[in-house]
Amino acid sequence: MQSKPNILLIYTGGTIGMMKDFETGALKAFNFKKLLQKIPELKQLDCNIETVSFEKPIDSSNMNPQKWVKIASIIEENYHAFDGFVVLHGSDTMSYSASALSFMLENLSKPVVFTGSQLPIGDLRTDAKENLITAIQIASLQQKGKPIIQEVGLYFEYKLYRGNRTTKINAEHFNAFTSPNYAPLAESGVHLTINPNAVLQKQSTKKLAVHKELDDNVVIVKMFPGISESVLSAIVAIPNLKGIVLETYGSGNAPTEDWFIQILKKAIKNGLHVVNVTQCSGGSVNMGQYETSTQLKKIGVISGKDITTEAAITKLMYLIGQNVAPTVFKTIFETSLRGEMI
Ligand code: ASN
Repeated sequence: MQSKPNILLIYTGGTIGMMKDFETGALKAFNFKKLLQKIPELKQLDCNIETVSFEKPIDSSNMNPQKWVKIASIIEENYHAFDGFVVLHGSDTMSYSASALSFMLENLSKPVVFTGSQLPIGDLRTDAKENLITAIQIASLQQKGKPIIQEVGLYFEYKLYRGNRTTKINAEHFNAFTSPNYAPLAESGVHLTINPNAVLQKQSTKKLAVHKELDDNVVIVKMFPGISESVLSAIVAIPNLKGIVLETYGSGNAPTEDWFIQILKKAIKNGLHVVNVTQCSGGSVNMGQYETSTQLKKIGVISGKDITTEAAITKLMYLIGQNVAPTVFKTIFETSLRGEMI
């Protein structure tokens, strides 16, 4: 007889585990043990669940690369003892964290499913129970003794997405996430349906490699009509800045004014990595399609293709942290490493 899958629940914080502070009325994180008491249904699941919690659970607005390393280390230390991992996380920055973890965990062959909720688990109308229970079920799914999901996912409101393809789109609806350029990996209805064409198929049997060096000398710049020369030159002059994610218009377009191109050209020559992503909520960068992106291509701007901003900034942090040689940086960035782009 096959033994039940072992699932590790990693609690980092977020609305899911919050309660109203009596004095201020604001939502604050609370003790994880209390959280588990709110969901007796967990005992009915066909898996063994163990839990580990951040000493101080956080609102995910306080998430940062050091805490990503903490999550990655917990997974690394427990990798062999568990069949799957569920990370309870605030929804505000969940897409950034799921993207970061996807890069940090190379050769992952087990599920790491991020989830959270829009209403605290103690709330009558909470979305937390469904999200948590189904996330655990997904992390437990196996076929011929092997996990079906072998990547970092994000489960919210009946859909499992590839984590590094997601973005938070709504602060009000339970349906808070979308994956604009990639189909869901699974959907929860009467049946839990896996999309076999969407899930990452593990090609190698290489051992998990956990990368903990992330360089935070990076910035996101969103283009807007009126962005000035003094603003852009001040940004590229930030001491030690190594990478910019440039959110451009449409399919990767930006002003053709000389000052704009010259500032970027000089910065790229001096070793700055500039990644072009679209500020549209779907679709892809295609430099050269319009005259307004031809110059960007010529001066060596990296194409983010259909990557999300969240995945682009964390991929930059990861690749710069890996000390990737300048000669191959552009090629590696433009290659899909964890299914984050076409
Ligand atoms: N502020 C919360 C957080 O990200 C929002 C949530 O979890 N729904 O921690």
